[in-house]
Amino acid sequence: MSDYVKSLMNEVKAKNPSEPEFHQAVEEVADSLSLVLERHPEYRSSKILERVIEPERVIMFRVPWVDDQSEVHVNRGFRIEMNSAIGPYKGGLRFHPSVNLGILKFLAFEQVFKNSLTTLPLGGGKGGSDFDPKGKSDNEVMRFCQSFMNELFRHVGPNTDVPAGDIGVGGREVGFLFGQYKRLRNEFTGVLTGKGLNWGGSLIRPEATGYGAVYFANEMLHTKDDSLEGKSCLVSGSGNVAQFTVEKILDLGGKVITLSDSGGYIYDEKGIDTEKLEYVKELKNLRRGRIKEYTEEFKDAVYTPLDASSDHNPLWNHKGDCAFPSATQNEINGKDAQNLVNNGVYVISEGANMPTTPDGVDIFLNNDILYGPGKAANAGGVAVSGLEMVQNSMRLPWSREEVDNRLHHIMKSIHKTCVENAERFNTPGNYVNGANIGGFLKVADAMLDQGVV
Ligand code: NDP
Ligand code: 2IT
Repeated sequence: MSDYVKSLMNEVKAKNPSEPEFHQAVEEVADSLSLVLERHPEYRSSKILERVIEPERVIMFRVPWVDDQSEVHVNRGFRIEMNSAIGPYKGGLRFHPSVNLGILKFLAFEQVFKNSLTTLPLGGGKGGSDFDPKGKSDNEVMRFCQSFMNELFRHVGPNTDVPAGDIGVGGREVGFLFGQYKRLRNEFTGVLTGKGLNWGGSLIRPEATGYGAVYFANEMLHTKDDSLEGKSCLVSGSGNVAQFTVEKILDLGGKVITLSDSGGYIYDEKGIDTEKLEYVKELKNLRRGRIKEYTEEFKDAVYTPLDASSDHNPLWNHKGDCAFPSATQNEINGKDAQNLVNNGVYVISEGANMPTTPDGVDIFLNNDILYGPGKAANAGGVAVSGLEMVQNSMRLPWSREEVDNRLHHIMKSIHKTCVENAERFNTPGNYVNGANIGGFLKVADAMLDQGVV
């Protein structure tokens, strides 16, 4: 670590205590950027990195709501408006009990570079609440979303800040949030993405993150004249990203043997085929059930509950070729990374945001495997959100084929940006440096152009 990064990190930790995920995300980017800052003293003298790590604005608010038994609850709502150098703030909302300021700041920080990589004019933001949608009725979720929007509406808008989904926020929640925004503003605009298909949503947006992560893996494989055809894949999570990751892997001739949720994981040696995937979609999206139930329907599969006290996650200890972590941050630690490498896995494409701990990342990089970090590999979701904004502005929807082609093209372009920047800064094959540098340069140059703001 350079002296500059060391002193920057000391400052970040002193100024942002109790935000370990934010420190982790900043340190990884700063490490990659030390290569750039040596060649570009103008970024250092203009304090670009120091400005990029400070959110332009943080909004924190009370979200009171009443449950079906008439009991009053109070949650905390947030929106982090991180950087608007290249476009309006853009990024998802996460509803999960673990949500706090540090987690949303790490996600907003990652989003700035990810959005820059998409080639679209999107700034970076993130928001959410410590509200837990699990076990809540549709009416409770609606009342929560309405209360959340009662404050958020004054901070967002189609040219200001455009939220979307993330963990715990899917089509149902975006619908309730949009309805309340429209009522408060008396305006039908593209203020959120991930909307329903018959009221402004884009085809392929639900599929985009998972499809994109698989397109990215395939691009990495192409650099070795290889492809996903016939590959055995480990997937974690069973929500939006995981489901469409499985769908695209199957489409490209691969096999998927695992899925998980926060309770545990299933291992299906025979492979999760299209019919089994349809079962998972119905289980998770309509019945809102647990992945454990998969083994009641498909008896050959084995369920293993998650043991939080264990030093590793057994999901990552199966033989395979590719891994698609698609649940949450830090779900692959150093031991898991070593297990993956020992089991022959040589492609990692991160559907989740920052799913690998720093020691895990080092193991991937030291073993020269094809490692696509989240801010590159999962950028397909926000990219199609950007395309939804374009369609909303034109008031004209594109076909499924048109959006999918554009998504595919964007993922190829992100891959190329990563490869080229890794080479330019003498770390060929290092997609971490490639993504961090490629994402940073566009934002940094825009900030230089716009003065000290
Ligand atoms: P969903 O809420 O649809 O699904 C999340 C999945 O991850 C569920 O299976 C959930 O299990 C599991 N999970 C969540 N938290 C934990 C945890 N602490 N430990 C173990 N499992 C957990 O969210 P998404 O699929 O949208 O998001 C998954 C990841 O992808 C996140 O990291 C998100 O930031 C990232 N991402 C999402 C994008 C999108 O467009 N939606 C875009 C880019 C990245 P359970 O049901 O038990 O909670
Ligand atoms: O992490 C992410 O990129 C998302 N949750 C999607 C953000 C978006 O605005 O579509």
